[in-house]
Amino acid sequence: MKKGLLARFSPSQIDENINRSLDRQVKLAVTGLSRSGKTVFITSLIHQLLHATDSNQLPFFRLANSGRLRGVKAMQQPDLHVPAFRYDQSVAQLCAQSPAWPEPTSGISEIRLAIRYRSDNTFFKHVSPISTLNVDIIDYPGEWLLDLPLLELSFEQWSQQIAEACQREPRLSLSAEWRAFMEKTPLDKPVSETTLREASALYTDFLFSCKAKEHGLTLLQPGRFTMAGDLKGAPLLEFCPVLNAPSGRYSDDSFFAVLKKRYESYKEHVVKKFYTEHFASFDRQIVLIDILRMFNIGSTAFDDTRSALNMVLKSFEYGKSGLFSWLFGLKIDRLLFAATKADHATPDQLPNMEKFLQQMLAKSQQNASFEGVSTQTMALASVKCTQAAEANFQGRKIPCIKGVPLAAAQPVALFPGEVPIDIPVAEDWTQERFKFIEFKPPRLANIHGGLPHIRLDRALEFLLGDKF
Ligand SMILES: Nc1nc2c(ncn2[C@@H]2O[C@H](COP(=O)(O)OP(=O)(O)OP(=O)(O)O)[C@@H](O)[C@H]2O)c(=O)[nH]1
Ligand SMILES: [Mg+2]
Repeated sequence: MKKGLLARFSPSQIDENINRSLDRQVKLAVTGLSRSGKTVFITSLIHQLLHATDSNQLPFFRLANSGRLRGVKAMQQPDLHVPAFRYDQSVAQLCAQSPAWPEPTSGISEIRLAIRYRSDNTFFKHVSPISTLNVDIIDYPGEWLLDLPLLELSFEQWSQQIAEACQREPRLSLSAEWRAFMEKTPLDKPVSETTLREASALYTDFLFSCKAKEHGLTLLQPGRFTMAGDLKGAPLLEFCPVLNAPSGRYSDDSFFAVLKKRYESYKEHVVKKFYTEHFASFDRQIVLIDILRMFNIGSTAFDDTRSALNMVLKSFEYGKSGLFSWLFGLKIDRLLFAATKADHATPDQLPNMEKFLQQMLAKSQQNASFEGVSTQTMALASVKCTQAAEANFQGRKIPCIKGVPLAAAQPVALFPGEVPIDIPVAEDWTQERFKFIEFKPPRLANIHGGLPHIRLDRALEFLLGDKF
């Protein structure tokens, strides 16, 4: 090596390069639709790892179980332009005297963990007996993946899809104000900034009303309109689809032409940028899915969420279609689909949750495996808030769960319903069959013992186990 070459680098840069060349770095991405449990999952995972050497909460995570884990530290993240994942805030809320769930988040964030361990790999054992794996955990909204199909669609084709969806309830009623505005505004005439802003604000309001709890719709495009992240208020988000493309000529400054141009720039500067700047660098991915919430909200919302999810999963079928050839070279080689909040169901329902999820994803999962990505499905709870119990019902013992509901002060015992194995048909919703409710986080006796969970250790083993 030339004299003085090392002097040009700081020790941390040199470590970073050594770790990179020894494959001691992994990017673990966590996604899922809004409220699926991303923030809680990451917080619990970090809390488990930070306390893993003093607790025995991770029996299925071999590194912890084998005694080779030396310690875990939260470090400064490498990508300083990406907002930091606020572990400090969310863990403080979860471990408080009166524990509370962390606040909703709306964009991408990142945190780095350095995991120090005794290597049992014959090569590394001799190079360095204690190794470090840097794990960058990235939280990003699954809604952003709903934008991938836009790349294949012209503005006219996308508009037609939205206009058709708005002919059916509940979108028909919810879109009334936006549609009325679009019908009275000529598309072929020059347009002012005020009109553009008003049209896009009405369209965005429509998307937010679809998303509201009582409707529970999730197939909402463009994805950034409800999950803006750092683009909140940016002109890039000021456009909307049209109900009918103009039949005659239109000038370059007409309403239609401007909307079309903004749609194209959204695709180029927002959608493609996310895939090339972030998605392309992920090594491991977990997709969180709140299937129990899907059962609660009724058949229209269920079908909508199922379609949204399958659209989300298209991003992992890369390589299959030449259309997205620029997605080739993606690195993800392990993909975990996890049904979250398994503590909302009785423990005997865990296998059903897993079977249901497998059934729902059958097609997408096959495609992902086909492309050389190792996939797995599992049901888990990042923070277990309920205890298993039994109740007497008509002389029979039935399993139930006990926990403190979100809106109550005292614990209740309840039977929330069975998780079906098959995709339910519309009639299945008529008899109030599903009542999966939300619970308060548990009050911890020992905050250094790791948060109680269900199968988080198995998720960790699948996502990172081979790296140690
Ligand atoms: N019982 C239980 N509830 C959970 C668990 N994980 C998440 N929740 C509930 O789900 C809600 C949403 O969790 P978050 O982690 O904030 O979800 P998110 O995907 O980050 O949501 P956004 O930031 O809004 O996209 C929480 O406020 C809890 O009510 C879990 O493991 N068990
Ligand atoms: Mg969040």
